[in-house]
Amino acid sequence: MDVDSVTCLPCYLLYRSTEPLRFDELEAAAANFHPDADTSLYKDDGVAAKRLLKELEDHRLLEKHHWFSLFNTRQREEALMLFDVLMNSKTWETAVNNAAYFRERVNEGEFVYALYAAVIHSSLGEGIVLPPLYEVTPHMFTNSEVIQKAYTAKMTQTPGKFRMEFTGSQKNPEQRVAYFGEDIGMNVHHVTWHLDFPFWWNDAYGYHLDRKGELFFWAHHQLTVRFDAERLSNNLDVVDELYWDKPIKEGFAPHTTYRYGGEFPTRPDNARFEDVDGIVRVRDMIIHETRIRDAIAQGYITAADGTKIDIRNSEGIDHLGDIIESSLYSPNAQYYGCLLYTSRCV
Ligand SMILES: [Cu+2]
Repeated sequence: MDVDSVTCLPCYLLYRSTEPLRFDELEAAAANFHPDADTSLYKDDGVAAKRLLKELEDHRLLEKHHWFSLFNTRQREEALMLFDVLMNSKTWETAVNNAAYFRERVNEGEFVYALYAAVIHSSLGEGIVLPPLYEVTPHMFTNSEVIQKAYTAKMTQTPGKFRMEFTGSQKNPEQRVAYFGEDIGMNVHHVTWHLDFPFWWNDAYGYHLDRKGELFFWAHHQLTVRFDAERLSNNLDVVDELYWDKPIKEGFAPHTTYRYGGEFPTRPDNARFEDVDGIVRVRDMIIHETRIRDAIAQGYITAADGTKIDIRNSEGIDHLGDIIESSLYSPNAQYYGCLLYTSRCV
């Protein structure tokens, strides 16, 4: 991102997010604003701001220059604490002051996530177009080889243009559809979709996300059927079903990196599903999947209070999306589990 082309305050807040703030107005806010000094600035009387400040003072927050994952329960809670502060800010000025203050003090990944989510979901952010995430966290969209070349160019002060190759070997037939899975635009669309309809969304933030479960199904169905269509066009079979008791033939090395914390993990060829200590057991995944299949076959979902929710109607897919994703909208996460977002049920 070129500083001269930056025209919105949130963009200034995102500019070189791992370095100290460099814009006067924001630097001043980070130094002089005290989030809990005037609680009338907030819709919740400053409850969220005080909570986050207390965590900060007690040194419980994730340090800077450390990887961030939304699927780490504690890290997600921290990011959402900041999101809550921004959502409860009554004015634009309060939100920006808080963002500047916490940008200098919380983990960069948590900050970026909270800011994007707040600009998207707060009425204060209406009309703002944030830079695409590949400009703010390019490591997560660009192969490490290219990032490495960029670092070298920077270090030696030699400008250059680098061509990004796809991750796999040309000999692997799967490589024929790498252009689809590794398309940066499609990947940023996917992330943005999840920011628009987060699985952690709680209606207490102010409104209901209409048909979130249905849209979860719809968006992912679009992605998977398009991928199948691309495969067929390239003389490959459609993607095979996932079997818990069979290995996944194709490995995958994403070649993307955390800004801090090394490469994304890889999956070797012929990987088998295994229990993950303290997170999930394969047998529980099988049980949860079976319960969801039973619900589909029987035509109803059993809610946490034992009532039956009919899914043989136009809302059925919405409920199914909620339990499969599973978002906080799941009517019975205890029973149907968290097939996709395992960390949310831990
Ligand atoms: Cu997705």
